[in-house]
Amino acid sequence: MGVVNVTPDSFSDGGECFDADAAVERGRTLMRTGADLIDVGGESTRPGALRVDAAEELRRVVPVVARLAADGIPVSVDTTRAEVAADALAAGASLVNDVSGGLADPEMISFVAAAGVPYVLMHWRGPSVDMQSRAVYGDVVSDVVGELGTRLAEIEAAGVDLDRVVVDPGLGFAKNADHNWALLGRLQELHALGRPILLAASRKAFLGRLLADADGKPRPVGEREDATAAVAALAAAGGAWCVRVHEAAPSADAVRVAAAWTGAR
Ligand code: PMM
Repeated sequence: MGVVNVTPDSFSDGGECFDADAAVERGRTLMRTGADLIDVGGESTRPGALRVDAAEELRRVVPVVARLAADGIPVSVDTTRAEVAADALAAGASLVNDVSGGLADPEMISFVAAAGVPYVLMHWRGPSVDMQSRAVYGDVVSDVVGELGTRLAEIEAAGVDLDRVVVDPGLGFAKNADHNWALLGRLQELHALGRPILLAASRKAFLGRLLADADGKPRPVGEREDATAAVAALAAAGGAWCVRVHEAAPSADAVRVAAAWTGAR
């Protein structure tokens, strides 16, 4: 899954694709270089980010979705709002990627149930503005698996067909670096949920911290690509269904290496 953030302020690429033409071009390039689908978002979810209003999110997302879909490109919409999901689907998107797991907008789950659309359910404990204060766990892996399991039961009760649901532990969302590494290192435990798994580690701060220089200064965002590809290889070898990344080529190669590696067992 290649990322196109139509935002002025996302943590890794804020501003690069704020213009619709640049966003569409970025999506096409990601497809040419190995992505299988493009995730279009109009609202930054970086720690501390404030919300944009729905009208602005629609203005950013819908034209880009429409143009990519018109090219025949599979598109997902990265939104927590039912209204944005609905307009994006009408414009040609075929998957809803909701970092709030349906908790930010009370209309989202009933919309997804009625639309019968594939849905990424991410582990979420609250809005980005203060989510890191909620990074408190007993055992992070058991807690995340338990909370995702509860959400799966709740959305099934609300009419969502779980056969269409992908789960995501939400790396960096109410999680510190140790929490992210535990979730990756114990990826097998997420398979207990019985659903395909999406992982979005690309360029995130915990990779920068891992690769910090001798003075402890984190590796800059633009220099975390090799580490992102390493995560992609390990994720794919561990049975993840999808990795969400900002550069397609390195992770597409990594996934192919993992497929050959595990296929030869
Ligand atoms: N992370 C970001 C945005 N969307 N979607 C899913 N499913 N999982 C994630 O971890 C996730 C996401 C973070 O922001 P970015 O778009 O700047 O990478």
